[in-house]
Amino acid sequence: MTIITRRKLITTAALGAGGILSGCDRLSRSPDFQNILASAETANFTVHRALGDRMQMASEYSHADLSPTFRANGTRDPGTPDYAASAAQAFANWQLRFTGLFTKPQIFGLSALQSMPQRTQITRHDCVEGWSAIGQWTGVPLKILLDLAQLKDSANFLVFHCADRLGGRPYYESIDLLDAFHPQTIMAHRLNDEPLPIENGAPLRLRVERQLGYKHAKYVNEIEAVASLDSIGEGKGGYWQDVANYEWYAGI
Ligand SMILES: Nc1nc2c(c(=O)[nH]1)N[C@H]1C(S)=C(S)[C@@H](COP(=O)(O)O)O[C@H]1N2
Ligand SMILES: [Mo]
Repeated sequence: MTIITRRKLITTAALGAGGILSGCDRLSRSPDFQNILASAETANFTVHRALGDRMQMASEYSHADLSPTFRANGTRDPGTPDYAASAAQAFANWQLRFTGLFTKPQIFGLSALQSMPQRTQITRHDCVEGWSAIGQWTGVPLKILLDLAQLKDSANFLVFHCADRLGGRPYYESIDLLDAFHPQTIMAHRLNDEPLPIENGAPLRLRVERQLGYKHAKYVNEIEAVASLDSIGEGKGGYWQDVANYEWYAGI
């Protein structure tokens, strides 16, 4: 398991792979920053390269590559009264709450998210159950939302809480801060130029394109910043990690 903590993230920035963090002034104001810069100079090339790889972009495809249908997996409809009521009004009342270790916890409605800068990407989704599909996703880069909510220094992970339950347990997933600030990490509300279908996670799902399918949380209504994953669910960082020992880090 590879866990990238804030310290390693800062080191990555110091090594030059952290262009994604431009605008994150808090890092350069940190009293530790100069020390970490100094120690980064002694970091070996292998480490540099491994962290650099984490920042690479996932392949993007063209319209001609789109799968005829993007199949659904796992929950196809959360099926709760609250969810059904929200769906009946095109999710106009949906809220995405930022909780936990943020300086400025935020709540965004769907229309607020839709009026922010958007990113569209055509990527391949790989499910461990042995299928792949290419789809076009549109949504808000997570970095934009994190810049508004402002992570505290103690935050190491983001936990994505979902509106559905599988086998009686809430579905959830988590990522580290390298994936959180990756340019292709978006909160998607459109698939193939249409509003996100219910079976694919309406109205909001995570796309974290360097990771396998189960990390891409659907029906997201809360993003919680935490220092450690120990007290979330059974402590392994996600639904499938807890119930079936899937790897927390599912990089591709
Ligand atoms: N909330 C939630 N997110 C989820 C799941 C789920 O059951 N519930 N299934 C995961 C799995 S295993 C995969 S492969 C993808 C499937 O996304 P899709 O339904 O759009 O194909 O969502 C992931 N995210
Ligand atoms: Mo999956």
